[in-house]
Amino acid sequence: MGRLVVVSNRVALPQKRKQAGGGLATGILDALRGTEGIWFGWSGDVAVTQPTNPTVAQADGLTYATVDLTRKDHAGYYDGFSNAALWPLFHYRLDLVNFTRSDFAAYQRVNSFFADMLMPMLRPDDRIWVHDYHLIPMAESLRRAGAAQRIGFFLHTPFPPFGVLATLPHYEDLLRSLCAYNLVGFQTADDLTSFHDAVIRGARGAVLPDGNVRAFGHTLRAGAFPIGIDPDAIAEMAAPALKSRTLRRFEESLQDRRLIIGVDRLDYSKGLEHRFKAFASFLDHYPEHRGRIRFLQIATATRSEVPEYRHLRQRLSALAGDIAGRFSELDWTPIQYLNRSFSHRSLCGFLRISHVALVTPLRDGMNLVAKEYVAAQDPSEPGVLILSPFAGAAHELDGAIIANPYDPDAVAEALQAAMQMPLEERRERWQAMMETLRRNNITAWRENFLGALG
Ligand code: ADQ
Repeated sequence: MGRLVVVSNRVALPQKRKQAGGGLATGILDALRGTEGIWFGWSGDVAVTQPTNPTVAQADGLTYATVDLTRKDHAGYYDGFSNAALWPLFHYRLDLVNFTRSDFAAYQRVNSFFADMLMPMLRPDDRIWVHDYHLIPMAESLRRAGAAQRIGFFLHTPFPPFGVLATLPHYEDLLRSLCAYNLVGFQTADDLTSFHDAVIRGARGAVLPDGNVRAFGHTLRAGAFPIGIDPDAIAEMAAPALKSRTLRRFEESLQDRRLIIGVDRLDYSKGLEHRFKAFASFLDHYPEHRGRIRFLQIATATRSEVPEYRHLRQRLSALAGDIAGRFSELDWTPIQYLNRSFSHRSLCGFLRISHVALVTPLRDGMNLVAKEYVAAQDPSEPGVLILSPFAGAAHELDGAIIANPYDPDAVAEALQAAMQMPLEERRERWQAMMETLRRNNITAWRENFLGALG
């Protein structure tokens, strides 16, 4: 079998792996290792002039090939079209979409540039797997440069309903780009249905009786491939993490109070403002928990070049301050709000000691934190997952308490139910979810996708 070539905006370079540490990087690395593959993408650096060749490094039997971007290209392609237009659009936030023709041109330009840089490295029997919304035009650009290999695309975010997609100027170009792949993969059946609908209504294409899609003169496969984690690896990491100094210090500070946890990138799609309001409603409606619980919200700042992210950060700090000011006692603070990141190991430790996890995005492709929380639990004393129905993970994790994040009082009720849930029920729910996680793990995701790519 030929090599696997992975293309993604960011590449988890060996020297930077700690930061990229999550399950996805590991899953991609495992897939690449078996095939002496290449991982290609942006270096993470901005340069004065556009490079003429990728920087190539060999490690662990793999080739890492990365390219710098000019400041102008980075601003238009990454901060602009990818994160200020596509990201909000794909998360149903039309109010936040900021489209400009020059950003869209930069997006197309960078995709062509990546294709030109990758092209000389390809062999005829390679298979190419492109990841995420930054790189939708990659297959088209590669085809234009002469690539005949099989090319698959996986979208990590949701794919919006056609009415939402159609508000984007040039949405037909995106559909045409998607149809240039041999295989397009989505997180859930809902996303796949939205894609089918867009092909029919937006591209006058068709879904054929065998499930393949026909549009723009191409026939391609499209499917749902819900991304998984390695639950046993998480479980193995979580238990010993409790012995670390960080975790021991933190547990001491808790003084037997029950912990409610949220772990997210600081992003408006994660529903953090709604979550903070739900927590305040919980303290209002169920005052018996005051002094007995603590809410730890870890929210790592990302994309701070995009103004909306800076504004969100200010609003969240103010909300956390309001809650602390309103409910704190001399010897108790209800909320601990941190804008820093932790090692994956420490994170798994925090998840393990939490009685409840609040995973309440307004919209999320999958949400790996929901899955990691379940996997990190102590089987004899598992905690409770409160999950938004608008996370892809809700399609699989039916042992969670499902709560609508747009209704703060409903989330407060879910918190109360979690606090009162008997151990027996917690174990049953956890067991069911853990079985699903083991069955649909990261290896199954990768093998299903690559099997369908052929
Ligand atoms: P994200 O939006 O980044 O991913 P998520 O699926 O939750 O969201 O993955 C985040 C990962 O980063 C998890 O592995 C988590 O443990 C880790 N992480 C989060 N905060 C951290 C912190 N403070 N310190 C260290 N690690 C932290 C996108 C899509 C999702 C989709 C994934 C995978 O938006 O919907 O599930 O890709 O496809």
